[in-house]
Amino acid sequence: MAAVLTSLDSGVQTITLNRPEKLNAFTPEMHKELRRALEQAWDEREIRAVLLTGAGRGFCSGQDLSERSVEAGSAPIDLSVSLGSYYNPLVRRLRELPKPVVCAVNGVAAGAGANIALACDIVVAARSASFVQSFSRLGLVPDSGGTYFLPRLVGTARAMGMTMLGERISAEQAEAWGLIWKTYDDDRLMSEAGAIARKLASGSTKGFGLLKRAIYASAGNSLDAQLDLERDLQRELGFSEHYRKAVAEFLQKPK
Ligand code: LHQ
Repeated sequence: MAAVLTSLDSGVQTITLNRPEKLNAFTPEMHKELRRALEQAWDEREIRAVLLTGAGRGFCSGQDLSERSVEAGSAPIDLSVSLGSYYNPLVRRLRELPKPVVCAVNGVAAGAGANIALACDIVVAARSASFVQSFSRLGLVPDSGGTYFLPRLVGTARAMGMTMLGERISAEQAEAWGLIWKTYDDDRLMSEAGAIARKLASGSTKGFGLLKRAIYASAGNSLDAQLDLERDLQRELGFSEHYRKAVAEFLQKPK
């Protein structure tokens, strides 16, 4: 059975992590299938937005911990290999994809699974979903961008609490803290997330691509550099057909 399912409707490519019996824990195969799906999203013009979610009761439980032998005497495990080959390229691909990515967190998001969700552009969650930075229990540092996203999204105090204590944070708490965009009742999550993705798919893909670039660049830029970047991106978008048409439509609208 495929570890990742994809479908395309109304310009939205839905990508579903599909190992529900393990709460969609990552294996190399799942990484490879997800990479292929995101490459398709990058290349194909008819894909104008991505919606990422999980099958079953979980979103993603991070690395599949049953993949490696940890028995005494087994070979040392070099975790940098899987971060370098799979997780880091995945986070970069999500952030750099020049199209909007919506994440519908349908259940628990743990470890790298939580941070992959946070790498998406708009994160919505079911009311019963939760976020857990489970790394410290394993004696690990948060990875997949966790140490970058968390302090920026919720501040150092909450980032430290979440990562050191590894407690489950409810979707409502995550929304109240500004970790995610919105929480919906479980039975409405996919229809609301789908509506957001379709709205994004019907807008200016180029505009959204450059908007992402500007917002994500700001964390490392001075105000001066950011103003220059906005000027350059706006110049490019001002030449677009979308801008001309949208202004003309606004001016023609009966008052
Ligand atoms: C799992 C997993 C799982 C395997 C649930 N693996 N089976 C990157 C680079 C390289 C290596 C190291 O790591 C990383 C990044 C990381 O992601 S490290 C963090 C890895 N993830 C975790 O530590 C989370 C482990 N899972 C849990 O703590 C719990 O399962 C959570 C809190 C996610 C959910 O708890 P429950 O709702 O109580 O579900 P459960 O524990 O009963 O899980 C359901 C099944 O899924 C169960 O299998 P079973 O056969 O007993 O029904 C679990 O064994 C399996 N499962 N997570 N990561």
